[in-house]
Amino acid sequence: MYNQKNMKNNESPLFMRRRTIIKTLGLVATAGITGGCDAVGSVFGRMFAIPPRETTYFTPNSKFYVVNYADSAVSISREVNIEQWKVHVKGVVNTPLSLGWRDILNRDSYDQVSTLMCIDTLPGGDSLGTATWRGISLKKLLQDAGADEEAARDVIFRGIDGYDDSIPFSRAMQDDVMIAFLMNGEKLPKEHGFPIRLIVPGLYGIKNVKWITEIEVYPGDYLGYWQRKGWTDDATIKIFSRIDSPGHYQTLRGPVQKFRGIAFGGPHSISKVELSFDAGRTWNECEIEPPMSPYSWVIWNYAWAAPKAGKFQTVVRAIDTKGQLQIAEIVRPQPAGASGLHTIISEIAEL
Ligand SMILES: Nc1nc2c(c(=O)[nH]1)N[C@H]1C(S)=C(S)[C@@H](COP(=O)(O)O)O[C@H]1N2
Ligand SMILES: [Mo]
Repeated sequence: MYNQKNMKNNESPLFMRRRTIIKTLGLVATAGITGGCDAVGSVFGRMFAIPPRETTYFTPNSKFYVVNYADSAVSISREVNIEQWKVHVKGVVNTPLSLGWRDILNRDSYDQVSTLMCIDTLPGGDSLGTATWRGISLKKLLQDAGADEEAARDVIFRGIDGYDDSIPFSRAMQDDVMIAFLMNGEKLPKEHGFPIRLIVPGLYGIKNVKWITEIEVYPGDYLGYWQRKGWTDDATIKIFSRIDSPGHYQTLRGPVQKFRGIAFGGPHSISKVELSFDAGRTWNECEIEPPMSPYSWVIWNYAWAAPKAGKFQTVVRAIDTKGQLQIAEIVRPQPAGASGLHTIISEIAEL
């Protein structure tokens, strides 16, 4: 596990799911953090095999990760009576609004493909997914409420489960910020925030508040649930990349091996993905498939002809469209998101 000594009550946005992570990643992260981390800051060390993962453009709703601060969140959300449900827009606005489900559906809506990623995702981790979200524009809603642009500093979102977080007013007024009600063409599933949730591309999951009942335009700098526990208020997603296949310690045979995975740049798209088979000494440029949107992960591929049989320390890294290189240094998720390069052992049994 990550060194949680400094964490209050082991609290983190993914704490409820730690067991799942241990199961899927094993000790992958541990070795890097407690010692044995090598020059490129790779994350590896698990002695058991990890099977390959499937790489897809979209994550089906049934396989999409779920993170809630409270156990009770989903059960609370089940009690939403959609006929009585309302979302209130208030704070420093000229015209406070109360919208019901039909009012939401009657507004102009649009589709946007974007990747949602938990701040507690470890290098090579699984707590991210890509969906087509349909929703209404937050900007238009705030304009209709007559938000006071002079006074406004933050916009706070409160969920029915008591969760809250905020984004800067200037961010809230950008066109890509959406109040979503459909996920991959289905009504937002209960565990993902029915009836509405926030989608802010490029910011970690903590900011993407589910089960919203209140939107408050706020004249100060507001600290939400995780910020009050010491986590980042900025929450900009760090560059992430992952090797999905082959798996770690999967036995490989044949002259050419096909490597495949994802890379995600958060607020910026990915321009380059590189693979190393020698622990980061030399790098090979992968082919990138065109992304579904500027806000979604990209899929990368590389066909490798191994020089000989043996074990190869395979590392992936990505570069975004701003030319920023993924951070190799191993940093734990608290307080501003993890960094470190996903590393696996590629075991070529025979060529
Ligand atoms: N109301 C509410 N919204 C929330 C949370 C929560 O606990 N309650 N968790 C946040 C966190 S930490 C993440 S990573 C995302 C996860 O969204 P998902 O469960 O739809 O994948 O929701 C965010 N929004
Ligand atoms: Mo999260």
